[in-house]
Amino acid sequence: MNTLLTFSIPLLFSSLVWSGYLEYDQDVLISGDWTTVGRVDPGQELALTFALKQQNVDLLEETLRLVSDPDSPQYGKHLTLEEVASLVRPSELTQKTVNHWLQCHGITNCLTVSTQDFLQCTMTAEVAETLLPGSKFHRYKRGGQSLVRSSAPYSVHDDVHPHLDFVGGLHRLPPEEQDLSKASSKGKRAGFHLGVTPAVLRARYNLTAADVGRAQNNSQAFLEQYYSPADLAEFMSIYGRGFQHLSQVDRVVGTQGGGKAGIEASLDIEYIMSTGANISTWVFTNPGRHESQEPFLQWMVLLSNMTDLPWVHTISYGDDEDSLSAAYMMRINTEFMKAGVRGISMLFASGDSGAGCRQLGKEQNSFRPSFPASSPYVTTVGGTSFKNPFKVTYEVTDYISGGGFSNVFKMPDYQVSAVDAYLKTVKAALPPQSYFNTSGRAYPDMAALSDNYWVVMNRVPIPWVSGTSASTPVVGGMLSLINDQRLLKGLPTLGFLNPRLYKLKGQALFDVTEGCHLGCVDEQAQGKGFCAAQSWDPVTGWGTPNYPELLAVLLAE
Ligand SMILES: *[C@@H]1O[C@H](CO)[C@@H](O)[C@H](O)[C@H]1NC(C)=O
Ligand SMILES: *[C@@H]1O[C@H](CO)[C@@H](O)[C@H](O)[C@H]1NC(C)=O
Ligand SMILES: *[C@@H]1O[C@H](CO)[C@@H](O)[C@H](O)[C@H]1NC(C)=O
Ligand SMILES: *[C@@H]1O[C@H](CO)[C@@H](O)[C@H](O)[C@H]1NC(C)=O
Ligand SMILES: CC(=O)N[C@H]1CO[C@H](CO)[C@@H](O)[C@@H]1O
Repeated sequence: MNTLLTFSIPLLFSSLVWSGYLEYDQDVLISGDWTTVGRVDPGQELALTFALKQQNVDLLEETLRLVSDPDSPQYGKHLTLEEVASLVRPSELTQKTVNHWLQCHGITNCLTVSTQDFLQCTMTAEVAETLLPGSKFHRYKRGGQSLVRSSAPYSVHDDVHPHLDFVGGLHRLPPEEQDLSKASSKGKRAGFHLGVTPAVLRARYNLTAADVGRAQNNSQAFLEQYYSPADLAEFMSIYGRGFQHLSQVDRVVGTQGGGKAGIEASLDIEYIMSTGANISTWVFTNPGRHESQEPFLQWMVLLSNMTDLPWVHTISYGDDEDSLSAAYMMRINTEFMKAGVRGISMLFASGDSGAGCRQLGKEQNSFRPSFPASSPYVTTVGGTSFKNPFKVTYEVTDYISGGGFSNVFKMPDYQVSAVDAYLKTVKAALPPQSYFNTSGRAYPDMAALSDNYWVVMNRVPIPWVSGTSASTPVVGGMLSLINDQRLLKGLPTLGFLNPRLYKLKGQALFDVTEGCHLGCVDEQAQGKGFCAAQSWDPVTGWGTPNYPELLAVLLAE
């Protein structure tokens, strides 16, 4: 990214050349443990995703505000996919220009979506490199995984530049397998700890045996590479006593990859089906079939092509904001708006690195926000621990809980007063001002337990599993239960929750007021990010759900 910036700055003055790059600020370094195994064969087939410029994005944003604000007469008047399509569909000119450009390069093998704002085309690497000057496709490997990405930034012809947001399949990588076990850093006392199980969660959040799904057409979903049906069944046979639940996934969208289920997938499914008990559950699994596809993007594209979708989606994917192009984040944010206006709730894990830390220069650091957690149009979930790890007690901050302020998205209206109040109350105890950007979208929005879960993997119960990828499905399942009750009453689903959540001002949630999360380990910040406080805070949001009260307040029209 640095090398790219140093050479693009002079080009600022030459808009002609500058305009060729759609994602001049995208990190193109293939980092981590990926190793290159060389250039791909020119005849290698690639699948690239073209994000066409949409129309009426402002109107879409305004519509989302109206259908999500409980004080608006339009609250809950969600749009169908067809209605979303007629709003955002790219102009004739955009469609013609892009199609013409592709056809001129002999690219005819393209699929579109209902909203016509994405095109997925297959072509050879040789054609792709001519179409997108600058791109150089290599194959990379990590463990058993293999993918194709470009080692250099791509550009597009000036004629199509105004008609595209970005091209997918060149740069972004699937997230690294997270280390969800932090037992060593906390000191394992095997045999003595309580450990989080469905029974513990249901006790803490006051879910009774009667709090299970009943509605006919309710469903929930998550996105993972693969999951193990046998582990889910085993988990439910061990931990599923005392409440009606399902032990099987109803629908798998995409093709499950080979190999073993990761701990992440086991966690997601086992816990969304424990709080969102007896609710039909779908898995969107690694829909990328080509080595050149970005799985997260693939899932987003799919949502624009399916009329019939689960009402709640929980996702643990996240990347550093500073590694992604603004164009990509803006467009994905619009995709979240498209889901929100349809009445779909998107829940993202806030991340497991606290405030994060980014080295800006010698002895100069700042916090490191993560996307999509930082999107104003998703509900972001942080993490907590029990005050006393041996009992169901009140909750305190889990020090890993991701949180902070976006450097990309400005603070949405719905949270301004909550965040202002926090900044004023804790003023003296805030980290140094240069570490964060108080004009940005602040997250998380709420939280749940994220520490010491029991998970069944490869048929064996494993303790000490931790992370916000545990708390997110737990909250997701509870929102699904509330949707269920709303559907039974003939009410619309909750959809994009934040405007309504912030209006509750913490009502029906257990406020988390103790503890701080991780930040930069340097002299100024001293390892500390933000600290929890009364009402909203950028560590645990408004707090954790007290289910019966939350149900009562969210069941009102
Ligand atoms: C979207 O759905 C239509 C109709 O089912 C299908 O023809 C098309 O190929 C799909 N698009 C993508 C990108 O998969
Ligand atoms: C819910 O749980 C809390 C703490 O576990 C408890 O104090 C409260 O009485 C419970 N019931 C309701 C309806 O809030
Ligand atoms: C579970 O859900 C089904 C509908 O999907 C419903 O018929 C059944 O009564 C539910 N079970 C309980 C215990 O409510
Ligand atoms: C702070 O956030 C705003 C968006 O709210 C952004 O425009 C600005 O560039 C950010 N500043 C820094 C230093 O990143
Ligand atoms: C989202 C969802 O669960 N949709 C289901 C609604 O009911 C019809 C008919 O039973 C199913 O086909 C859908 O999958």
